[in-house]
Amino acid sequence: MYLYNKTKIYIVQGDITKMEVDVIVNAANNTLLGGGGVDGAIHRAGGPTILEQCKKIGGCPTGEARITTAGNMPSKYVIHAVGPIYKDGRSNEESLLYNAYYNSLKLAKEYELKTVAFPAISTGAYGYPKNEAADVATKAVMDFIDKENFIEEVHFVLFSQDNFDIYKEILDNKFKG
Ligand code: AR6
Repeated sequence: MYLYNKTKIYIVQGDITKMEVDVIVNAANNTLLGGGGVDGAIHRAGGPTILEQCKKIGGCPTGEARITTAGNMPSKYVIHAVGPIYKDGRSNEESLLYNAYYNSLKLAKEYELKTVAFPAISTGAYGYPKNEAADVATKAVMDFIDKENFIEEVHFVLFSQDNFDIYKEILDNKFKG
C-alpha cells in the first residue's frame, strides 16, 4: 500500500470482478455493448442488468466514462471508461487515456463512491504499451487526488504478472525517499 495525501493506493494481481469496493472501472468501447477482455468478464460476472443500462446510455466517446450498477458483483457500481486504441503514440492517445482515468474519478466523486478499482485500460485489445499506460494511469490518479480531496482508496487491479511488476516499479519509484 502506498499513501498519497490521505488516499491509499494499492496494487493487486487478479480479477477485478471480485473486488469488494464501491465501484470497479471497466475498459469498455464506444458502443458500451460489451466485448472481450475485462469488459466481457464484467458483463459475465455482473449479469444482464448491466447491458440493459448500457443500452439506455447509448454509447460513450473515447476518454469519457459512464456509470451503471454492478449487478451480481460485490461492488455497487461499474464505471465504463473508454480508452484509446493505440496507433503510433502521436494520435492523442496519452491525453485520451489520461482523461479516461480522470473522468472515471470525477464520476466516482459525483456518486460519492470512495473506493475505486481500475484495470489497466487500453493495454489489452487496444494495444497501448504497458509501461507508458501505467505512467499515465498513475499520473492521472495522483493528479486527481492532488486536486480533489475525496477518494479514500484506489486499487490498480492487474490481471497479468508483467503488468503488476510494471505498476510496482513505477509506484516504488514515485514513493521512494
Ligand atoms: N480483471 C482485471 N483485468 C483484466 C481482466 C479481469 N477480469 N481481464 C482482462 N484484464 P482489455 P482494452 C486485463 O483487452 O485494451 C474489449 O473487447 C488485460 O490483461 O480488456 O482497453 C472492449 O469491449 C489487460 O491488461 O481492454 C473493447 O472493445 C487489461 O485488462 C476493448 O476490449 C485491458 O485489456 C478494450 O480494450
